[in-house]
Amino acid sequence: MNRDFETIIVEKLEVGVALIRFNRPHQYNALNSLLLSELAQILKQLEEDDQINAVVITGSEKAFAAGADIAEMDGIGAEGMRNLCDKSRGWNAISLFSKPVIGAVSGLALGGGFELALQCDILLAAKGAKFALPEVNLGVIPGAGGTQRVARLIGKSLAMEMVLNARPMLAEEAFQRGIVSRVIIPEQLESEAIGLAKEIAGRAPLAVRAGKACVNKAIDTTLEEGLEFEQQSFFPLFDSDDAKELMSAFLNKPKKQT
Ligand code: CO8
Repeated sequence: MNRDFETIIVEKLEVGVALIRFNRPHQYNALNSLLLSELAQILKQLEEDDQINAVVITGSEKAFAAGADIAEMDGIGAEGMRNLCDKSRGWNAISLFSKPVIGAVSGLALGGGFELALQCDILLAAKGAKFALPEVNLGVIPGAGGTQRVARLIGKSLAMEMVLNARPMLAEEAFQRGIVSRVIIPEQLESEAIGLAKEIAGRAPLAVRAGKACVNKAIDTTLEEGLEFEQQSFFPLFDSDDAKELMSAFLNKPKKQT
């Protein structure tokens, strides 16, 4: 357990997994600038930590995060908000992280909380989890990628309902629409997320990173550019020790008796 932080709890688990837990329980894990700075700081450390190959990000049972801290934004104006976001750096730290990130959402993922969840590579939700972009209720819009990522995931009409009218979405619907890949009972959310992270952390790291980069590329570019990117990522892997060892092990495995 790392005690260097005030608003997040960090645990490095065996076999290459780090768990980051948002920890502002009274405020439903509202994302203030301290939490966002701490998130950026720990992700930078984990990026450089050779022992860590995957990360799980979670909140509490009642909230992943209830969005940006409204008390910090109230009355600060456009320039003030720009400065606040620049200073805290955490709003895009997950999307810039090169290792796999699994988001485990229980309870509320609202506004900026949903936007951070959308930056995770794989998203798991507890039954009853609720996703929404309620910024319009405050006279603003999502600003950490929410409008772009949601529209790409669920299409224009539904994205418009979420952004223009704060339409909420429960875990089961988020699963049907491809926002989350599993819906799990709340008591098992964390162990399932950690289990998945451990499995991925145990795989060939260069292949995992290349796969992550390629799938992300698919979302933000044309098919032609994406295919080119995949080719550039694919061939170098054949020089890796992992590829050589894993292919050779496959070919040399004991023959099945027929
Ligand atoms: N910010 C600050 N404080 C919050 C927030 C928040 N987002 N959410 C909850 N809190 C605080 C409340 O103020 C309250 O504190 P206190 O007891 O000291 O008054 C405490 O948490 C408990 O909240 P409630 O009393 O309201 O509890 P309820 O159970 O009635 O309701 C809710 C819980 C549903 C979470 C409700 O508090 C709520 O709707 N919160 C606001 C949700 C919201 O609007 N989120 C969007 C914020 S805007 C945003 O995220 C923009 C992102 C921009 C990204 C920019 C990138 C560049």
